[in-house]
Amino acid sequence: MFQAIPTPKGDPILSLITEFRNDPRDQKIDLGIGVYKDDHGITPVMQAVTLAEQVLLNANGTKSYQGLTGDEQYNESITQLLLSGTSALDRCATLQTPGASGALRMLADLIADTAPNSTVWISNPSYVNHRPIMEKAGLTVKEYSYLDAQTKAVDEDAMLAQFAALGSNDVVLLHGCCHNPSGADMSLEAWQKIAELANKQGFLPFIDIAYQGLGDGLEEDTKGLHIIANQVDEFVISTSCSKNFGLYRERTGAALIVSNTLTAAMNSRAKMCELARGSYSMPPAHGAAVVDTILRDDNLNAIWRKELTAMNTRVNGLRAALVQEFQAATQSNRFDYFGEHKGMFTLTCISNEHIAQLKEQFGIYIVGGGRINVAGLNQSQVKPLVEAFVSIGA
Ligand code: PLP
Ligand code: TYF
Repeated sequence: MFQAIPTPKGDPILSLITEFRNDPRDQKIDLGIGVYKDDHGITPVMQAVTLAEQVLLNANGTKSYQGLTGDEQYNESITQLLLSGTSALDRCATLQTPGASGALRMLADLIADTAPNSTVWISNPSYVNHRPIMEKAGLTVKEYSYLDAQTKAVDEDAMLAQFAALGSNDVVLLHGCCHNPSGADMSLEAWQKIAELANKQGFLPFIDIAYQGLGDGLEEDTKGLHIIANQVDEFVISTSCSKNFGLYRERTGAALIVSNTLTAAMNSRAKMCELARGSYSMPPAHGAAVVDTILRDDNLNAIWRKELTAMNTRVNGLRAALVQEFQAATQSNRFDYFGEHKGMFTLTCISNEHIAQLKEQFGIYIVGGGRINVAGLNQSQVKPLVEAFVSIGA
C-alpha cells in the first residue's frame, strides 16, 4: 500500500531544527522556530506552571476521560482571558483543542462542513501552517495584501481595499496580535474598518491569536479582537497557550465561536465535537488544567503575569539593541523596523541567497523569507548577527 508514497516536502521550520542540531559549530545561532528562550538559550518551564503542577499533583485528581469539549473550567477561564468586558461573552461557546493548530483545524472543518464553498483569506505572508490546515479541511485559500516589503509595516490601504470586495462566502483569517512571521501589526483604526466591512459585506472574521501577552501586554493585545467582539455578530477565534504559558508540547489551545445567539454558538460547538470524534476525539488534559489553575488563583496569576512581563522586557531589550547596533554598523535607519515590530518575530525580507549565506558562513539559522525569532537571541549574539548581516550586504 505505502510503497509509492514519495518523500513529502515537510515543514520548512521544523526541518531547520534538525539542520541546526547537526551543525557542529560552537557559535551557531538558532533564530528559526518560534520558541522563547532566556538569556542562557533555554526555553524554561514558567514558575507559575511548575507551581500549578504541584497544586495538581497534590489534588489527587483522576486520569479518567474528560469528554469531547475538554475541561469546561479551562474553557471558561480562557474565554474570560480573551473576551472579558466585551458583549461577545454571553453568545460565545468554547472548545478546548490540542493547541491553536487543533483549533484552526476544528474551525476549518466546521466551516467546510457548514459552508463548503467558503474561501479563506490569509495574509501575505502568513504562518506557514495556515494554508495547509485550511486546504486539508477542503477549503479554498487565497491571500490578501498585508506586509509592505519596503517599509516592513502593514499596507492597510491595500488590505482594506481587498476586504471591501469580499462577501458572505468569505472568511478573513486575521492575526490577533504579534503577526507571524512579520511582527507587523495593524492599527486599531484598521481593526475598526474591518469590523465595519465585516458587517457591511458579510464576511466572517477568523482571529488566530497565538501570542496574547507577548506584544504590548495581556489586555492591550486583545484591543483589536475586542473591536470585532463588540461590533460584529459572528466571528471565530483560535487561541494558543504554547507561547504565553510556555506549554508548547502540552498542546493547549481553544476554539471559540461567537454567534448571534448562545444557542447558535453552542450548536456550532456541538458540531465541532462531532467532527473531533471523527479524529482525535478528546484534547489532552494536563496543559489545560495548568492554565486553569493559574488563571483561577490570584497568587499564581500574579506570578505568571510578572514572568510574561519579564519575557517581553527581554525581547524588547533585544529589539532596542538590534536597532542601535544596526544604526551604528550601517550609519542608517534601515533596520529601525526591528524596534517597531511586536512579539517574537521580525521579517527582514532578505533574499534566499543571503539566508543561505548566513547559515553556511556564520551558522545563523533563520526561516525562509528572512524571519528572525528575536525571542531566540541573547544580548551577546546581537553584535555577531548585525556584523553577519552587514558583511554579506543583506
Ligand atoms: N497560529 C499562529 C499564528 C502560530 O504562530 C502558531 C504557532 O505557534 C500556531 C497558530 C499554532 O500554535 P500551537 O502550538 O498552539 O498549535
Ligand atoms: O512559526 C513558528 O515558528 C511557530 C512554531 O509546524 C511552529 O508557530 C512552527 C511550525 C510548526 C509548528 C509550530
